[in-house]
Amino acid sequence: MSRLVIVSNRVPAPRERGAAAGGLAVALREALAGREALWFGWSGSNHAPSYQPRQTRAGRVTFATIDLPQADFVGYYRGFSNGMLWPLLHHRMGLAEFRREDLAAYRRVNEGFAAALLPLLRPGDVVWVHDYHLIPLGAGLRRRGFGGRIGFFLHVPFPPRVIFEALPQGEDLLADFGAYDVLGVQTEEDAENLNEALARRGLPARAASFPIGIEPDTFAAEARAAAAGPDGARLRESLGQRALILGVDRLDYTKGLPQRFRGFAQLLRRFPEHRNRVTFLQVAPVSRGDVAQYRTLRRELDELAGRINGEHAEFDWVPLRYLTQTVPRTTLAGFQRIAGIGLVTPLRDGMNLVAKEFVAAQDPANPGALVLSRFAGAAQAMEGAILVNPHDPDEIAEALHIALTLPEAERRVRWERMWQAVRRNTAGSWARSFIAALDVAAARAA
Ligand code: GDG
Repeated sequence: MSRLVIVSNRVPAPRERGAAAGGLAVALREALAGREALWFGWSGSNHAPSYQPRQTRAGRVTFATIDLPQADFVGYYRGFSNGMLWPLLHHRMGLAEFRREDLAAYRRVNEGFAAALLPLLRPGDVVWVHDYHLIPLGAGLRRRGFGGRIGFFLHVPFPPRVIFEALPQGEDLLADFGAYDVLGVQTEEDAENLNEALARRGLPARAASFPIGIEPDTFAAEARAAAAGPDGARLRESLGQRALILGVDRLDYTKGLPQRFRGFAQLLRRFPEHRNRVTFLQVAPVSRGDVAQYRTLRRELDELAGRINGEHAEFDWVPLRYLTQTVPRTTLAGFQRIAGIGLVTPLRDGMNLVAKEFVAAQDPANPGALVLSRFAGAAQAMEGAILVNPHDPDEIAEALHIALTLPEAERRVRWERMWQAVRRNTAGSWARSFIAALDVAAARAA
């Protein structure tokens, strides 16, 4: 079996690689298991800036990391990746800020990645590049003579062509996609959008959808254990007889949090029978706090949460609990099991793993209901969820009311359909099918 080379902006630190890991480390766990692999990327630090990789080994996986120079990092990561590409790809041009020096830093870092990675590559290696930070990496490797297979997976949406075309020098990025043998995106719609943009430039339109998932059985077991643990007991005790509505999102403007808070307030206004009978817990760990748009959002949410509680609280009941700290992964899994309602309303989301985690965490005998944005990639396959337009707080309120009043038998039917969907596309099947596509690409080229 050929060696698998994973490249991502951030390589998980040693403590993030084990059982407590989240994100890509979890998604790739199965793909990496038992396979010779190299994982290359940024260490997460800028202390000893050098494009000379440091290598450590854990089992059959070698981790090779570089510390980016602060000046490059700021333009590449905070500037072009998160200040320009992130909003653009989520259809939010109004929040994007383009600076030529950021684009230059983005290209410099991608060149630095390519130059640092090339000497580590062996003939026969299969390279899998992740996400919008690294679109030009494949082309950089090709220019340096790497002839092996390279695939690219975009974790976030790809917008319609007319939106993408607003990106200055966007044609160069499209041309960069041309270096990859396999181009993966989350949904059919993303694939159509990217293919249309590529075809207009006369580039091979080979994007296809590979919906990412979770490890449902592992997550279900974690949730079951954690719900019975001390934090689960504390949460349940604090709720009393009230139903729990749960939201879990990085504090990000794509997640629709202000609209969601307003939707909850509308529920209390328009359906007063739920007053003092529900508690909404929103876990929203601060993310990208060094980007201005995120600080603005945080202020808005602080104010909204205060206002909603001020207006609706009673002396023995605080309707909205809002946490900006990170909660440990297993604790969170337990909370998801205790929740009667999962509230997942991003304005735009590549997939949204929280929706899948909520489903996996439920007690099959008495499962909760999921209120889900129709603009999350997860909505494509999630029959059984109550779908909403996340821009409309009233629609969110109505969906919450439906969810809170669903008979148990219907909750079970809906949950069963969602559970089947979550088990169909898992983290493991996602990684396997992407790697299989890379193998086929090689056979075609040979
Ligand atoms: C990107 C795309 C795509 C959240 N708060 C805490 C915590 N989390 C965990 C969740 C979940 C993960 O973080 C978030 O994943 P999502 O998929 O929901 O969203 P993004 O971070 O935006 O991820 C997305 C994904 O990439 C994968 O391709 O689905 O569309 O935007 O696992 O549970 N984990 C812990 N504490 C928290 O407070 N431990």
